[in-house]
Amino acid sequence: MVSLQSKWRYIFMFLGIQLVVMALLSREGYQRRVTYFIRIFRKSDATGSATRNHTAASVPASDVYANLSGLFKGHSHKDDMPYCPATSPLIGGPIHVSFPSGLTLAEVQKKNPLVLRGGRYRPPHCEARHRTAIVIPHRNREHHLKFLLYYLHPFLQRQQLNYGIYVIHQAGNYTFNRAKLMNVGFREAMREEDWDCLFFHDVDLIPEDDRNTYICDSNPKHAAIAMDKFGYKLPYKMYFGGVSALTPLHYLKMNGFPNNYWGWGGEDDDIGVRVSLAGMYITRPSLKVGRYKMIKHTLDKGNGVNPKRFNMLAKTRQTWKLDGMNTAEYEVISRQYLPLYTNITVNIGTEAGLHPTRPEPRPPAKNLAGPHAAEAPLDSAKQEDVRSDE
Ligand code: BGN
Repeated sequence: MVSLQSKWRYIFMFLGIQLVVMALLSREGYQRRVTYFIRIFRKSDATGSATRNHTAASVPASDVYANLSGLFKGHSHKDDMPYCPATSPLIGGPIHVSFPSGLTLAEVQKKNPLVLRGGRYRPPHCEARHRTAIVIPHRNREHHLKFLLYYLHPFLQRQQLNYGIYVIHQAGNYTFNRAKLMNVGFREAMREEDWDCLFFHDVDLIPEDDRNTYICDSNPKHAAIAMDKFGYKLPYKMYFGGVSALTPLHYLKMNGFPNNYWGWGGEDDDIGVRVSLAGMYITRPSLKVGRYKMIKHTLDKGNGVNPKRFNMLAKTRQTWKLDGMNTAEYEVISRQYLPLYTNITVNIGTEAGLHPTRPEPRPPAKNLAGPHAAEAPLDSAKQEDVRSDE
């Protein structure tokens, strides 16, 4: 039996020891040693998770602007320059992507001094081997666009491309139509330059590895194969959404994209089906490099889920030649050559047509895509709205 006295003695001893330990821990030297050990534990854990994150990458992610500063000195694009090397020496692999608050377009512009009006760029020291147009369907996503431009400009410069960025802005509040905006982008970009490849790019997807080259393959390419929101895997085998790349020939061969998918869903699957109906197949980069981070957001207003998509998809085989680039009707409202991109604002009408309230539709005019498509009512050159800043 432990007596009451000795019980108290034990309690005092225990409290005493605790006091001594606390006093020791609070001494600066001790604290430093404790933090040191904690850091060692954290470090091995962090390296573990970094390796897990980069099993794909095997190289640590770098700042997308890291190796571009050398380009800015003494640049002048001459006509008799040699071709750029087949593989750009500026390519660095995985890119660190984060979305800092407070970023402004003016800062993006400052970080990209070689980008010309309208979002155009050519490598300063060599002749690019590839001319790539980026087409971005857009409405009310200025916040996302800013981040995309922040990452995309240096990403494309690292790849030594001759490139241009086109933002196709749907005017009005009618339901969003991503695929039709791409048709507009195709025609309006090709009107300006003989691009040999077009990248159709969602505004909220940021590429995470610059080995994912923005050049075309011999068949249509699906570039956004590994998105973070799908666990860096393809969500299903036929998925063709997010970012895809087609040459003008591919595009016309499959009659472009459908014009009649209003709202979210299905249009990318239709496009994927068109690829095979036109006798082509989908190519993809490896899961290691086709990685994208999606900027988180809720479903937009004006882009509700399209309930007709299942029926429409079931009929693509019958409809692809009747609806597409050859029937894309739209009116360009303005064309602005902004410092970081060309902004094309367009009226694409509604399901009821371009001017649903007008009794007499205008006769269609001749254009690049075929006899049925209507020309923009105002000549794009005449309505050029040149702004030097936003
Ligand atoms: C699919 C959508 C795609 C979308 C992906 C990823 C449809 C059609 C169903 C027959 N397809 O389900 O449009 O890009 O999910 O979110 O809804």
